[in-house]
Amino acid sequence: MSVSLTRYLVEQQRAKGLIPSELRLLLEVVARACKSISHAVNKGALGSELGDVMGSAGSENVQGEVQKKLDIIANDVLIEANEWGGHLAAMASEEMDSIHVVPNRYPQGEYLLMFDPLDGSSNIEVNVSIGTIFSVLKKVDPSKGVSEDDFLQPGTQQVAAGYCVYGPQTTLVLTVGDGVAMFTLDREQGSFVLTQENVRIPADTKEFAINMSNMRHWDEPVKRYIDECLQGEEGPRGKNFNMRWIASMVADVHRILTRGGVFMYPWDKREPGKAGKLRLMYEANPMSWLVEQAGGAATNGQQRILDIQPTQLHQRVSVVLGSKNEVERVTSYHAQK
Ligand code: AHM
Ligand code: MG
Repeated sequence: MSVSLTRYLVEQQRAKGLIPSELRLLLEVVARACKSISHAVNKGALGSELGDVMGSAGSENVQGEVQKKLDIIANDVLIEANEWGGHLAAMASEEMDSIHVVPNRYPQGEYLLMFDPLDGSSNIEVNVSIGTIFSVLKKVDPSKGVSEDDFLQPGTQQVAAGYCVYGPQTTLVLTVGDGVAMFTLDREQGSFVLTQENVRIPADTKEFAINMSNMRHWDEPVKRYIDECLQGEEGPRGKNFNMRWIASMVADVHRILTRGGVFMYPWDKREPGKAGKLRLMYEANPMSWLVEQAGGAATNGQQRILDIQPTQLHQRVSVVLGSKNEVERVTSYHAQK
């Protein structure tokens, strides 16, 4: 018999006490929101009850990126679905400058939810996989009101993390600190069904993912690593490497969780003051925890991503994640620099 997300969460709660009922409710609401987003994504140019979903919204987010209509729709769906349930104190998103505190008309809970409502939005128009990434923290001091400072906790403090990829299938991938499980959306039933448990990333790989067009801007250790991969059997690695780059982190990470590989979005020399492209709190942290929970590793080249103490909600970070031995190799090249 198939196991639904609800049943999986109830069993985790019962057997391992890992999921308090408030957190279970929160995760179910996030999953429900992902179902609505999936529906809007599937409708594409046909439009859905959420409105016209294609094209630019004509606005910019806090990082100066043009917002697509679907970025804003996905953000609104997640906020509306989550604010009334009583399990959250506040939310933060790639698409909002500052935190969204649960309004007074609803009870306030102790959890904090962060998300990138629609990751890989440059792929919306071209019908390539995109997704939602989320991370859940707990308020440090439940007796105090909530502020942005409550969110500034290292990734090690996450109590749940995951993503939902909208591709040929819609798949929700989740960790609550006890391994990684995948749930595929059964559209007829309208429910997420457990399709893989104990996801494991092989320690070795012959596949890397990086945007090669940035090569001339890379720092030496990244250049060295990719150079050695490209030399194939004749080079120091003694094997041929394959390359993939989807430009949707959710889809690239999903491939790595499925068959291994290494994903990199490193800091590069164009932006001396910045730390990379991807955002720590709602992109790198949840993905890093998932990857570690599946036996992989995730660093910024120097240190474990989950150990980084954030100082800003929207801070960026250099990312190297995936098969453990490759991530360790890239990290050691940085140390030798
Ligand atoms: P987004 O959150 O604005 O969509 O940007 C993040 C995305 C990642 O999903 C992906 O890995 C990266 O940006 C692709 O960047 P590039 O277009 O530079 O290759
Ligand atoms: Mg993103």
